[in-house]
Amino acid sequence: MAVERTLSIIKPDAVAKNIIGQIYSRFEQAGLKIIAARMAHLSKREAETFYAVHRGRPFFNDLVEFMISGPVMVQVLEGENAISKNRELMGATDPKKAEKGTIRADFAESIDANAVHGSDAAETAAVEIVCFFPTLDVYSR
Ligand code: RTP
Ligand code: MG
Repeated sequence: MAVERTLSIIKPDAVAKNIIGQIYSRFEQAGLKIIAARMAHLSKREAETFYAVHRGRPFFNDLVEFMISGPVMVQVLEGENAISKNRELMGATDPKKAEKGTIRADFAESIDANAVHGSDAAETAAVEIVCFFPTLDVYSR
């Protein structure tokens, strides 16, 4: 098994609900280490750049507007199979379809306000980590 890094974002709905700690506990309990973290309130340009792969999709504007609606908590998670492990913890994009016990099933309201983001592959993880932590001020241990 490979030790990987992945980018996680706690989205504005979950930050507003004051559940950053509860979500962090799930990462920790699954053996994922938080090796970098910062809070940010994204500009429209930053949100559009981050989700550029979805530009042109019908949900793109709503997604960008939602992501800039309040502060987000951004972290790098490290651990064995961190990318897929985090995606498992998150659950399906639509919380109605997410498995019980996943972050989205337990905390998310809708497909738009779905609590968390997680990188979906090694290539996107690398790009997304640099996007938020360009100097890689991480504390692997
Ligand atoms: P994320 O990138 O935020 O981790 O979510 P994801 O991989 O599970 O889903 P993705 O396909 O990358 O879509 C990004 C975000 O766009 C919104 N979305 N809405 N209405 C729709 O059909 C639809 N599809 C996607 C979701 O908020 C999703 O998290
Ligand atoms: Mg995605």
